[in-house]
Amino acid sequence: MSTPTPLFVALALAAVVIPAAGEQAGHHLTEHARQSTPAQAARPAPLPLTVQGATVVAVPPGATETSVFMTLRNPGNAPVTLTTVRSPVAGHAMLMKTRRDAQGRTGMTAAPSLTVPARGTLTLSATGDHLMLMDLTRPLRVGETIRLTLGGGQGRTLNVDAVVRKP
Ligand SMILES: [Cu+2]
Repeated sequence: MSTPTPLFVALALAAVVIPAAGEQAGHHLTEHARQSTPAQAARPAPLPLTVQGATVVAVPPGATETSVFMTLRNPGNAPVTLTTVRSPVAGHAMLMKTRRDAQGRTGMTAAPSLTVPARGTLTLSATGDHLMLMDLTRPLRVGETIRLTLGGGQGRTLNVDAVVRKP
């Protein structure tokens, strides 16, 4: 029996070690591919809110803008901030805050964001914060459903179906 040369031992070890390392790398790549599919990467999770009573206020024919009311509930432990709203029936749409001035008159101003507190609600109403649909593209019929898309942080969105109702 001859003793293996050091070179032979090194090659034998390499032959064992290299395929094992390759298998591990391949396994890791497979796991990674499974965890981040293209669909998940392209579509962030929706805004974690639930919606009740979503209403678009009915307006007379020819009116170019209207208000949107709803109650947004945030079941999570972090505040959720809304920064955009859009709708196919509106040229543009805005987040609004109602404020009372020094003389006690109320007026509304566009707001860059509205926040739904953690484990709380934000009520959008005629007397408080609300949404406005501007430059309506067509008359809205009482009873019809209007699609709204709310947008917030991390590119998250939430589709809301609001019903046109008389105030
Ligand atoms: Cu308004």
